[in-house]
Amino acid sequence: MQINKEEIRSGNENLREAHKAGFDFLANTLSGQGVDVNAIVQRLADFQVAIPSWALGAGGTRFGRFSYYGEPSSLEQKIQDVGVLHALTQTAGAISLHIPWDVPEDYKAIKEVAALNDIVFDAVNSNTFQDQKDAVHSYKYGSLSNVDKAVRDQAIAHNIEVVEIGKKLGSKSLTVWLADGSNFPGQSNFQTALRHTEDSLKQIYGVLPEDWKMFIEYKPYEPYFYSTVIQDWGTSFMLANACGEKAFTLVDLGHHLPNTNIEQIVSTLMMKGKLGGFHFNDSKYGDDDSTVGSVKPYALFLIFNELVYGMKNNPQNPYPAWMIDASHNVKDPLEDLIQSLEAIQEAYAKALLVDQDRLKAAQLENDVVQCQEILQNAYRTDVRPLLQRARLERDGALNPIQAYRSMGIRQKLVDERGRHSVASGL
Ligand code: PSV
Ligand code: MN
Ligand code: MN
Repeated sequence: MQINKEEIRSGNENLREAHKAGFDFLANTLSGQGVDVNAIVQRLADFQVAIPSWALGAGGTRFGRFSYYGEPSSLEQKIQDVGVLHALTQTAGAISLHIPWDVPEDYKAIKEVAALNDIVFDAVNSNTFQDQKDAVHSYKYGSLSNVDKAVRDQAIAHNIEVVEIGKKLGSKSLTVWLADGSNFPGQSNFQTALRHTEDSLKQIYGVLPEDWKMFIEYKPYEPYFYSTVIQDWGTSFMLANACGEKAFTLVDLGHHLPNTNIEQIVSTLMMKGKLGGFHFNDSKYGDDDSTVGSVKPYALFLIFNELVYGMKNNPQNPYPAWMIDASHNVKDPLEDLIQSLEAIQEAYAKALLVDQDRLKAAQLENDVVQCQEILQNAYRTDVRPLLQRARLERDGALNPIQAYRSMGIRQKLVDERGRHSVASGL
């Protein structure tokens, strides 16, 4: 499956005039306010978000899984799906693999498919939350934190193998999300579990190449419901500090208890130079993995406001790795990812409109109303013409969902892969 650029271009034709009118109006208004519109369009065009290999098929719940037609069933097909997203949106230029689900059989061939689709390999993810085929030890009672050294060693060896695989693909980071925890009070000794986890992570960190990073994800609950070993950003931050300067905290938007002030966490981590990566999704209740921006778009904007501030004012923090971490139960996964990419770019564009100097002045005056006005004025601006312009300049689609549908892409995937292909993964 390869997208024909000509088809995207001709599909843009009948939308071009309306786009131009909308863009010119917005650009005039913003320029009048002193905004450098071209600079914002350029930053949007440069903003690339990785797609996880496990988001390309339909997800499931513990009650069942309803697969989606034409799902990718090989790594090659997953990369092609990301290629489709990237061709239409020009903002999904990377894929994040999960091992062992995505171990390449032929590295050269896989790298060729990626290059053909203009896709690079983002962070590689280890998996110690499932028992692997032929594994000697079980992770039923934990992996890197297990009371049994043999189990911990197996989990460490797996992570080291994941790094080796990533090295062959050109990845530059390892993401560790640990399911380890306990279901009942007294089941686990908190201090022992944390000490084991720290020791294990240090051993994995020890094999990281010089130019690699390790991202440590946190999550308060699930799959365990009494305690989780790496339950919050503070624990992740502590572990990253214990490992060293190549280790960072990874924020997944769904991994917080309701009403947590995520933008403040982002801000603190960036000030300390420890925000390494970001998993975008949205949620009403917990780790729902819903479409980005579908439930709390203003919260997403406030998070981006801190990210934009941090990227400008915190040189001690590396440029964060961006990824979507979502799941699709009732929608076409590719359409859902297009919606997520659009929501991310929209929140980013709005945050770029915040006049940081005026905001700072208003803060120094304790002019609370003015502070809120500045944020809300930016948020209430319809920035979609800026996103369209960034895509148009790179031969992306003015309206990616419409293009995806009118080009009949899902049907083509079904024709190629069959109606009942099943994606490997979660
Ligand atoms: C589980 O909560 C999870 O959704 C984490 O967010 C990981 O990043 C992802 O699975 C893949 O392991
Ligand atoms: Mn995640
Ligand atoms: Mn999650």
